Amino acid sequence: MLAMANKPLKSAEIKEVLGGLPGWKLQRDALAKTFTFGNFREALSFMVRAGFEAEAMDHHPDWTNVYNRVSVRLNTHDAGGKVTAKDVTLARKFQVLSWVG
Ligand code: H2B
Repeated sequence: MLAMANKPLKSAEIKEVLGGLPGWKLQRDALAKTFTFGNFREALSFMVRAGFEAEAMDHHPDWTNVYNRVSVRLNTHDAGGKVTAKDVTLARKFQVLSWVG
């Protein structure tokens, strides 16, 4: 992994990035969003697709699922639990995969 990828982003950088990530917030040192799907099956299929993207990056979300909702928190353990460029990349991938905005 490039050293840069594990460098915590500055809060101004995070704010700028959030402008292009609808529904995402900076919450307790993580990029966070709750996706609300039509039902459990949809939520689960999103988790499978998103989970494979995450696994391919070796970068894993903290997330929970309750019925049709998937709540995601992204930060980088290797950067002391701060938000890095890897989290931004994964959030963008999740946006591309999501069909509920
Ligand atoms: N996921 C997240 N979210 N942050 C990390 O720093 C991280 C990870 N590191 N998944 C990876 C795995 C690391 O533990 C392995 C050894 O590459």
